[in-house]
Amino acid sequence: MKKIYTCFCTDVIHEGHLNILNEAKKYGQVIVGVLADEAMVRYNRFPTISLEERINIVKATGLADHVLIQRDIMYDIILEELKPDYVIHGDNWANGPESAIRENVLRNLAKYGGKLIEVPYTYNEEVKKIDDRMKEKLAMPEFRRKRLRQLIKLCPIVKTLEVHSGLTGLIAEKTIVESDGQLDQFDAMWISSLCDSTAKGKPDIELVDMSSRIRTIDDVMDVTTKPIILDGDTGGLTEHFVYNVRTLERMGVSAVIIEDKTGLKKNSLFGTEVKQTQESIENFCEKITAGKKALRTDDFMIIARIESLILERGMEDALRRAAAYVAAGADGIMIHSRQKSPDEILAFCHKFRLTDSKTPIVVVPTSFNSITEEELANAGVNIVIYANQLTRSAFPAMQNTAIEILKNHRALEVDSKLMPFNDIIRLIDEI
Ligand code: SPV
Ligand code: MG
Repeated sequence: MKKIYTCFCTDVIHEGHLNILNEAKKYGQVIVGVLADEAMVRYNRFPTISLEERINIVKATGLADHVLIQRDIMYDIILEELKPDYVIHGDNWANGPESAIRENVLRNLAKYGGKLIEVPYTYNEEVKKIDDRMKEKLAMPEFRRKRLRQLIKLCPIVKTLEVHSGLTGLIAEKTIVESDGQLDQFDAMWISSLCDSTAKGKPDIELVDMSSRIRTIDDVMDVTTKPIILDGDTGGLTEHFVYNVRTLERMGVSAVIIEDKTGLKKNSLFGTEVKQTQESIENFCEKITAGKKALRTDDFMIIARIESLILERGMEDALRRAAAYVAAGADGIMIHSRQKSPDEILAFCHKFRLTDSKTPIVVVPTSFNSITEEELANAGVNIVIYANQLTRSAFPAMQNTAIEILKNHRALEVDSKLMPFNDIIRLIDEI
């Protein structure tokens, strides 16, 4: 009896999957691998049901002879173990990042003479409706909100990209790349105070108020499903903070990060070049505790950001504050630095982890940008935020375009550097 293998990474079995299984049956014994959560989140949608439930829905078709777990996106290990005569897959993986998986399968099959069978991918109205329903479910507040906590458990490090509009949200949502034979995508989104203010041509001094920040969050939420971390600046008055955390929680935001500064907040990257005052440990702890008390779910995270290294108050102060903020109820710690070298961040992580192995650590490597995600994860960091790179790349590109048009008195010269008109009008999904 010949063996035929296919891998499913789906929460719903639809006509297309049944078609593949029925086709597979014609070749022999059907083995279905269900892709593990850790692998799914690297390039696919976040699973809305558990691995066990995904296994059960495949079993329930009655069309699989064996169901097992595939741990990696790539097929090297699974094909080495099973050596099936055939692998069967829909033909929708020929282009885009998924073509890397197809090439990997072909390479592994060639090692022992296995064959790939591709069946036409089913994408009719019914399948599209199921697809839309899944996306809708992922975007719902109760599902989106808890996803950050789930990702912290699943990922070696949660990769977070700054967004400040629907369009930048779409970039964070949809960008998937293949590099070094692996697929990757961003896990979460950061609504930066710096970039949200900059997009409005305003300084980063808590001038853009909460109503406006919420408007930005809503624009992003409208077109995305990934979890959102809000840069909450100082959190404002405690009396206001308690209302704001409830609003954010209800909207489906996953976390707010508040920094231990008081008075007129300036951006941390100014460091000691401008006057900035750190809040007392006692007052900041009160704010954290009040915020935690106001929450209605266990999903939402209040993350305390420590500015001691930015304000050159020293490592001991940073560590003392970290312990106090965690004791006051903080669900995570963000430690910030404006040094080129990651050394002080690494030293903090090392010392903090000696006494606290669990509390998530967040870092924003804008200045210390030579450190890799792997190095951060090894140091015990749980969330990395690329806090301003989208804004900093878009601004010079737009400015150059404006200059070129003015210089040439027409747009022809600049056109080759621009996204084709046909592409931009197709960028947004139609309902
Ligand atoms: C932001 O993105 O607004 C931040 C991070 O708060 S930083 O600009 O580095 O202070
Ligand atoms: Mg900020």
